[in-house]
Amino acid sequence: MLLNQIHSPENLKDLKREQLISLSREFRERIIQVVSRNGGHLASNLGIVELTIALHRVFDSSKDRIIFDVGHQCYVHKMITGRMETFPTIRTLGGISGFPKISESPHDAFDTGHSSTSISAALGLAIARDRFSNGQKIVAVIGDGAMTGGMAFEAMNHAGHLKSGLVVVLNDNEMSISPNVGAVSRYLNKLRIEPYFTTPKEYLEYVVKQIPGFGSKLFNLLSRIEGSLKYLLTPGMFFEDFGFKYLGPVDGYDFELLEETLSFARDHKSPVLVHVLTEKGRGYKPAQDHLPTFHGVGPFEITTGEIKKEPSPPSFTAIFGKTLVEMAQENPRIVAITAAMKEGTGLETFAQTFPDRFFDVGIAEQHAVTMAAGMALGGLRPFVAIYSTFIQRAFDQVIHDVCLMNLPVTICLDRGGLVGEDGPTHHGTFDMSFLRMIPNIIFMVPKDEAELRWMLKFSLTLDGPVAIRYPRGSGMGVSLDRLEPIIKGRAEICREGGDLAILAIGSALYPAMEVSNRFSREGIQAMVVNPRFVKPLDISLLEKLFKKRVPLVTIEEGTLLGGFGSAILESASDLGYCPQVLRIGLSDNFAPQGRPVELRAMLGLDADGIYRKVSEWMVGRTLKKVSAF
Ligand SMILES: Cc1ncc(C[n+]2csc(CCOP(=O)(O)OP(=O)(O)O)c2C)c(N)n1
Repeated sequence: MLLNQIHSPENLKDLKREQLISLSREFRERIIQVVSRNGGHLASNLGIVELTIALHRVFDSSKDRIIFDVGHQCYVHKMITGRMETFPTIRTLGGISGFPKISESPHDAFDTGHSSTSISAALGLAIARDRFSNGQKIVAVIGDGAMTGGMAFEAMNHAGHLKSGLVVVLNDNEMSISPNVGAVSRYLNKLRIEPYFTTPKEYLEYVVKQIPGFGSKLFNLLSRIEGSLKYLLTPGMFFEDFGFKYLGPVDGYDFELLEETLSFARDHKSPVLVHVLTEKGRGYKPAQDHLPTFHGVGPFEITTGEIKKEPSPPSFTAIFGKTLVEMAQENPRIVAITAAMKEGTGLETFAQTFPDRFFDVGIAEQHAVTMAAGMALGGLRPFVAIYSTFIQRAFDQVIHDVCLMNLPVTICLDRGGLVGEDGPTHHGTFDMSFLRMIPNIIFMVPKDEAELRWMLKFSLTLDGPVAIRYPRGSGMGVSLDRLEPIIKGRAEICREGGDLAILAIGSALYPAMEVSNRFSREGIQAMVVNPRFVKPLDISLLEKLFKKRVPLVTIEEGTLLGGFGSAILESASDLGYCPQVLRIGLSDNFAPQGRPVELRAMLGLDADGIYRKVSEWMVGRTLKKVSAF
């Protein structure tokens, strides 16, 4: 097996073409094997095998810097750069990351996970390289999906201006997670398929002049309309106008051509864009047949491609999607927006049912939020579904474009809390801290999927910005018809008890109930409160608890810094109380990767961990009996 001989990029250098082809096959087999067990980004990695090998034959990643945009396509790079043995641990607790990590290897140039950062980072490195004259070559490998993110263009705009030598490799597989959208995608398509775009100028001149009678005149006329002719005759003119030399399109499976083009780009002194055509899921039919499913996939059966899944209640995401369709059937003003995550956010049925009320904006969270603001101003009722981690991109847009004008936009924050194997770049653990401080916003967190339904419907009754945060994964399996009237700023008391009060937000509520039952068996009666609102808080309930000096425990699957527990402390201080409060949540660290159940156990956020922390905290603390209300 050739794979066993690859310990560093050096081992690639002497391989012959036939060997490279065999090696590529072995890489694919290894990726399929490991991802079928651990889950991961299968389709993107299968598509980029040859390109990654070529990059490592042309550049020296121990010295040069290769930045993988989003980073989900770095598996072959990891195996080539000394992580062949640890590759089977990818995405597991304590294992190697599914994304590049500078702490993991000197060959990883930049930590990525969020899209469209690579060209900015590359430009920064290029500026530093120029200052220190260290001879590094800088490469950004970016997908056509990531290219729809505004940051990529901000960086190209600046890079073309500075003229620093850097190579952008555009890995064009025509797909984001689902088919790519918009003008950038259409333009790349043109470069792929319309011959006149890629035909050399000399050949075009020849063809035009062949037109009987007026061919020569036509060519002269076209030549005078300089701008338009340039656009016709120069392939990749769009990128050339940005100040990049455009090379391509190059077949991403032709080693010779790839290496030739990359070598030319490497030695060019100013910015170059190499347009490489690849195919997502290459070599594995089940992935090619179901690309969005196999973009980021859980464990699956290799022979059939069947996803291995324990029977479980519908996910929060599915309930969100279903509820929004129902609501949209009744309310024609409702529109849904996603930033390239139609499947991930559960909007497929909505998109099919209401194609003219569904908007996939590409990887452009900032634009998604500001566009929603415009829609709301124009009388529509936008629901913007974005993963918690990606709304970080649109922080200012939420403040400046939505909340400042108090516009009725509902921001649906999927994947709030720990997301698992994708790790620190993807955990949605900061949202409560950075959204609750914004004036006008109403921020709700449901304890289960039934409550999510009611919160979505309730948001329609509010005439201002709303955020609703719900976790990754299956719901609690509760009945969806349970009618629970939601009142703005009113918490729900789920269990009475006078010895202590546990305020558990969102997914923390069910473990809190379990803990309370355990305490009850020990003679300690713990009230359990489902706060429902991060903002506004249920001040009247809180004041009662503060007055009675009930020890308080707050639980949240989010950072403790400025989070839900902090909000409780602030309200106590504002009301002039100084209660005993134990805040349980995430400390001031980036949470690692692992299965959610492992992470919760490790971080003390499951019922056992909460029970342990509360018990320890109560030792030596006199539990003053107070009557329930
Ligand atoms: C800011 C941000 N929004 C959304 C995502 C989710 N996401 C991960 S990969 C991806 C598609 C990337 O497509 P492309 O760049 O073409 O890479 P490919 O997987 O096709 O190789 C998306 C939308 C993200 N990582 N970052």
